[in-house]
Amino acid sequence: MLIRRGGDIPASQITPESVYLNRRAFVAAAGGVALGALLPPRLRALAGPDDLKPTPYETITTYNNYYEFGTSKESPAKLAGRLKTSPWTVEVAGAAKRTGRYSYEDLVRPFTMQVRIYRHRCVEGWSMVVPWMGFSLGDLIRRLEPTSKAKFVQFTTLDDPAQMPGQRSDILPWPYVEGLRLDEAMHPLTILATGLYGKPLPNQNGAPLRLVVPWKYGFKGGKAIVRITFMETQPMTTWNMAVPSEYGFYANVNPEVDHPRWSQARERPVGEFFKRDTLMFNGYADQVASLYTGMNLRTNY
Ligand SMILES: Nc1nc2c(c(=O)[nH]1)N[C@H]1C(S)=C(S)[C@@H](COP(=O)(O)O)O[C@H]1N2
Ligand SMILES: [Mo]
Repeated sequence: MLIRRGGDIPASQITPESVYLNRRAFVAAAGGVALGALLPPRLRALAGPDDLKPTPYETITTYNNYYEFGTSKESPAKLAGRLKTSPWTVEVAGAAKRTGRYSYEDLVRPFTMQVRIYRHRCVEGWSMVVPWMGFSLGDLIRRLEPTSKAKFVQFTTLDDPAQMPGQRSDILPWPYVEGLRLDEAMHPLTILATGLYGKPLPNQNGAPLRLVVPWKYGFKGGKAIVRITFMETQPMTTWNMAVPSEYGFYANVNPEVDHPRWSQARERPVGEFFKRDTLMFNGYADQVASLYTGMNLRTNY
């Protein structure tokens, strides 16, 4: 299956959906040999560590947090289907040379879509492994040419109560906004996702464009992004505004810093019975810990 959305995606970069769907069968047939070993070398590199077994598509797309479509895990899959994601415009604003309004297609056209299989952990204590499709946010940022004043990036998501029934209640301040330090945004692990399992992103997972920062709690991954703003000062973020004592700007996955109302030491993979230990920076410490050298991660939560 070939996806051609938002520009030319070389066929070699697309991992066939069947590879994922048949993963269990692959593993069984090979007598427990990990999927990666069965893939051609260039896809093996994209598949990442062998212990990352993707959560089933059905689970990833029916157990969601997306308060614009209700607060239950089931409601986004039921209510987001009719969101109009095309045409879609993303505004680039603030401290950058190439500000302006871009169509979704123009924004993503320069980039080669890649498969990134990432751990995904919600601050509530559940986790998944998601085979995202997307591109490096850092590559986009370089093309937008932030000025020397840019120290942070804010992501603003769609504000449209006519299409988003959850926005007719004030359960959160709307629109949902998120932010990163510029160096976090430029980190090679940070992506803008446009798909999962080799298919366009389902609406409930944030179509057409959502942020994915795998070492942070899931709430940093704003869905349905309509504006990217380069800022000199730290932007406000939705959960920090809503409950500042519980949710901070950084939101790095950290098993040693508990949420005020529950432990963050363990997590339950959705669909599994047993909990497992949560890893520092969600398992990406070797790649991201240096971003926080000298910072107190207890006060910068
Ligand atoms: N616009 C928007 N983005 C959002 C949210 C939301 O309510 N609105 N929820 C966040 C939370 S709390 C999580 S855990 C992830 C869930 O992503 P998923 O449903 O694709 O697993 O989306 C994040 N992005
Ligand atoms: Mo979350």
